[in-house]
Amino acid sequence: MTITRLRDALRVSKNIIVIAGAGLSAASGIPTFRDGGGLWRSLDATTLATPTAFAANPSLVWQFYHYRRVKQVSALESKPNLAHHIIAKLSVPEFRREVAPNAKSFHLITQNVDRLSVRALQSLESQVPANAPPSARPQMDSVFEMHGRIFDVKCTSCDYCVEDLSNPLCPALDVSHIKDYNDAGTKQIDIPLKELPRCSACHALARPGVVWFGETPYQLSEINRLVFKADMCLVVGTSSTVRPASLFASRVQKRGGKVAVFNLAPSVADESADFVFRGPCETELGRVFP
Ligand code: BV8
Ligand code: ZN
Repeated sequence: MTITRLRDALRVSKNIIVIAGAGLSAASGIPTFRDGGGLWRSLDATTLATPTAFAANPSLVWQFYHYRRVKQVSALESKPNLAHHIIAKLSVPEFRREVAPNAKSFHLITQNVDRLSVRALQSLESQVPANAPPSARPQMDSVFEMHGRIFDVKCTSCDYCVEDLSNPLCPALDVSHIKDYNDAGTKQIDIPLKELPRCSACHALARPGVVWFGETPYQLSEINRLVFKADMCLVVGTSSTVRPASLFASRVQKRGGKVAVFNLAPSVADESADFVFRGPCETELGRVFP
């Protein structure tokens, strides 16, 4: 039975990592990239999430991120889903002792930019009484948001970067009032450069605080160290098509570690996985970690 075999493997694991993707947040109403929700205004997300696209047409790229920020604000209201909470609990040493008594470390490496995993940790932290011992607290530094955060606004010129939940970020991005403008994007609008989001420090053009294709993911050397040390890797809700995240599980396996995949559809990671759980991660994770 796969569940029993995975639980047995967890009992002897020392350093656990989770590699998460858009499927982890699907149950929170956030569209994934490639299975159906990945298209926007008949454009493919991956062509818009690049420095080249932003340099060529910052107005279009900012409208793309405005559209996704609006979608995510509603999802933020629906808060993290069960899968986020189960993973967040693994960052609590006391809980980990029950499922993985030999584990010395746990880290979540997420490709998602929606902050829902951090919010799950924060809600866990808020439930712990002030006088509780450290072992009862979630380790807040256990989450690596390797592709950045969609609500961060970063300067294209100085090192200013801040989380800004305003909606819209600037008056020109409040496009909902424009006649026949819709998500399908039939109406193309060109926002002048000076009306796009600007840096509050130096007033240069600002950009979304995410990692685009062709850019180096955040905290990559730290993440590579964790991947190198891991002997258990849970791969949750990702098509495993985006590098370098898609390479982490095979590295764990090559060094004798175990890999468990929790995914709705078959994914590249399945072939080399020791355990495959096909279905929504919010239910499959609940079966392994009741
Ligand atoms: C890098 C932030 C160098 C932005 C993202 C040619 C030219 C240039 C680059 C490349 C190239 N060829 C390859 C590359 C490298 C490139 C890459 O991998 N491209 C791919 C497309 C081939 N990678 C990069 O450019 C990376 N940087 O390589 O720099 C470097 C490398 C190492 C060291 C130094 C330098 C940077 C990549 C970061 C891109 N930014 N996001 C934004 O959000 O707008 S990536 C984007 O894709 C999201 O972060 C997303 O999370 C991520 C991965 O996608 P998934 O999460 O897997 O989402 P997807 O929709 O694909 O799959 C969801 C899965 O969930 C599905 O399988 C579905 O079945 C499942 N699912 C759905 N519901 C559920 C579920 N599963 C369980 N339960 C459910 N309920
Ligand atoms: Zn600036």
